Amino acid sequence: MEESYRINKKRNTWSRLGDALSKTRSRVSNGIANVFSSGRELDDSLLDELEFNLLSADVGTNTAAQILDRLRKEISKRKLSSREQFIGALEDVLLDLANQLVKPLVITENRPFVILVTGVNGVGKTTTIGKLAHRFKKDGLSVMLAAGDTYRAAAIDQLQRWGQLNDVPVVAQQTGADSASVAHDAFQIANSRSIDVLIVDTAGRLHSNKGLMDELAKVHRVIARLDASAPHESILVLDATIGQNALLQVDQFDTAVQLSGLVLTKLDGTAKGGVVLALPSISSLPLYYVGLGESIDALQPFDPQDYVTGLLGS
Ligand SMILES: Nc1nc2c(ncn2[C@@H]2O[C@H](COP(=O)(O)OP(=O)(O)OP(=O)(O)O)[C@@H](O)[C@H]2O)c(=O)[nH]1
Ligand SMILES: [Mg+2]
Repeated sequence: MEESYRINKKRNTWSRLGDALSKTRSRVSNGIANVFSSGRELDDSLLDELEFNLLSADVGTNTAAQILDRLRKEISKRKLSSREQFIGALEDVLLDLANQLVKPLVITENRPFVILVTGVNGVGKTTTIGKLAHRFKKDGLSVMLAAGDTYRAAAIDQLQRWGQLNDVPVVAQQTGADSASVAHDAFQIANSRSIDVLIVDTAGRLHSNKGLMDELAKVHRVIARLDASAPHESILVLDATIGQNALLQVDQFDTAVQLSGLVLTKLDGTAKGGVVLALPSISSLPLYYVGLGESIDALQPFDPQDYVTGLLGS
């Protein structure tokens, strides 16, 4: 543990994730620096301040309490006293949580490999699909996109722009068409063209809107009827800028479309990046990717060490 902390201290450049976390870090690690100023002892009031710092980065009350509980045990068990020892122990506790979220998104042998992408309005679904298409193409896979957001003409245009940018085909119908029918057609076309990966966009919807959630469940059912193993991934996109509120969305989307993983967007520029640490407390879903900007390459597999280093500073 102390070894890994020393290695991080030597690091003089930030990972892209670490860079994106600068605002969150300013809440957590500047807070820790203040806590340790003027040679204070590792006592309860100091730990209370740390808890406050974690809460201000939107780690959430339950997770912050859990972190503090584990830290207190480490402090008494190993008689920690110095700042370095304390930060080393904190890093270990945070890494333990972050590691629970790691699982790579693997495109298995199924063809077409279908990825259904859902989430509330404006979280970054369509942008994430454009970025995923870019990644998969770089891996040598053929990709097709399905414009399942049929609510707005602009949504279809937006997906088509991502299709052009990636040079991948987009299956779309007119605005107002049945989203499940778009998914159905896209599957048949992808199948006939031996496409490797089909990514299905959907309209943003509030998790509390039963009618719209039923409609989403129908999209899922239609895909499963074409291939019982599909969708092979069902991804919920969450927006980091709303912090803890994002967690409320997971259950209802899971009920509608049996989620297999998460993507957390907009980690760049938010001070609420601590929300990542709360994810293991609400589900066992992996965090496949994090969104770190608007550009096509600003999507990375979640790296727990980069995340924790980004949070604590070097
Ligand atoms: N900074 C930042 N912006 C992002 C990220 N991901 C998406 N965005 C921006 O968020 C806005 C909404 O993105 P969309 O992809 O249209 O979101 P959506 O979920 O498809 O939205 P609806 O279809 O309207 O529900 C756009 O301006 C994106 O550029 C990210 O990781 N970081
Ligand atoms: Mg969209």
